Amino acid sequence: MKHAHHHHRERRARVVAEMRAQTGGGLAAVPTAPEAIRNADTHYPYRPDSHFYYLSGFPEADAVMVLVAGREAGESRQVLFCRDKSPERETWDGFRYGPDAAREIFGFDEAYSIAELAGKLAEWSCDQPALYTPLGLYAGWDHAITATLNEVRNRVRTGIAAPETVIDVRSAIAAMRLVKDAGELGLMRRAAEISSSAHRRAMARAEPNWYEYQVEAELAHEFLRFGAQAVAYPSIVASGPNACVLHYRENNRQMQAGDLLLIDAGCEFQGYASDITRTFPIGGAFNGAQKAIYELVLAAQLACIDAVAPGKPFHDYHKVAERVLAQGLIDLKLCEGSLDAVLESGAYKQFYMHRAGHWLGLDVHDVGLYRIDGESRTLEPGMVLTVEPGCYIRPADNVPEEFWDIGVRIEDDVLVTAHGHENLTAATPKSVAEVEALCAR
Ligand SMILES: [Mn+2]
Repeated sequence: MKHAHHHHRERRARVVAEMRAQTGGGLAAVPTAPEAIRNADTHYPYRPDSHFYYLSGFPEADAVMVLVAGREAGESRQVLFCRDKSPERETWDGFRYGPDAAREIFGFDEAYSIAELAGKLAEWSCDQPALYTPLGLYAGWDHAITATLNEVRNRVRTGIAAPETVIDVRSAIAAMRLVKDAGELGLMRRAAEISSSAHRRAMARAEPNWYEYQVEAELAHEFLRFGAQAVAYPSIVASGPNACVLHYRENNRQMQAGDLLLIDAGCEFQGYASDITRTFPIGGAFNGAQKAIYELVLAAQLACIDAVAPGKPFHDYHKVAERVLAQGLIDLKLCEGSLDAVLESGAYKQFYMHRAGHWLGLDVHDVGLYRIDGESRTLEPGMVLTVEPGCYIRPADNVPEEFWDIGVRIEDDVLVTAHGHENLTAATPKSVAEVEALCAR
């Protein structure tokens, strides 16, 4: 157990090195997320802040991580503030590590009661060149930081200087989080496997006359029985016309034979997200118009995945999605004109209006810049992104009625590898033959 969190220790050391490089030292303070009340005295299920969790692995609320970066490599300290042990509170609410066990297990140099935070933060901020912390995360933290700075400024007559600079520590952490290490990829593979299994179960079980929420229950069943503690985001179970609502949430429509069902759902496993979308026919077979749109989106998605490789700009695969979809819409007579003209005018955006994907990690829309100085980010091994083109056809005068209310999106989670890519969610059926075979069961 003692060394189970060595990778968290190494990540904290990297932040310290970054602080030393930027400002010759300083103090970093990273709080976890506050608990949130759902109603009356009931809380939402607790989820730690992703940055805090990435650097600590510590799961409890009321905790703050502090890094003191001296000028020399040997002068830094990694400190955790957390709740005290409390036999009474633990009887009611469950286990707490307490500072002593937390220090040992999570690999900190020192740990203190959270009650000591304000005093120690002010003491340690004296004469530091910079304070690295997230501002605007939540009001209570902003207030704590302001109070700390004022406390130090009040001591100025004793010859002490307050930090001149407050730097948002999230940029440094986000840059690290964008490239996943082996431990993270192990968790992301597991999250992907569980979600893939949930989509297969939904495909095999959904049937005419079911309500969308019954399919949502099948997904939840599979997530929970494999130990995924939460959904990475609320599951979208969108049948018929609802598939054209990008962030549909109601999940309460009764499905009819012949509807398409679009499911965008993924579990969170030990903090890491997965994000899969599949679209399949209720009753077992695509009709002609549905199949034409489905095959088009699938062709776009396969071409996009092929465009994921180290050294390529992030935005390349979005351009691939636009080209393949625009040409397909021209071929189906849903757009008019040449490919260049349709791309130029943006006429295809009537049917495809979102980006082709996003970073994936602890957050479903994970941190990390997409552009640096206006230029698209170059893909590197260890980055994970989603590939999710779609096509959504609402009733309109310029669209033949057979295409109305068809909404299709196909989404996989793709790892950039040294030589290309690996589809982490490849076990989720997506060819017409595979999908129809599973639905018809
Ligand atoms: Mn997504």
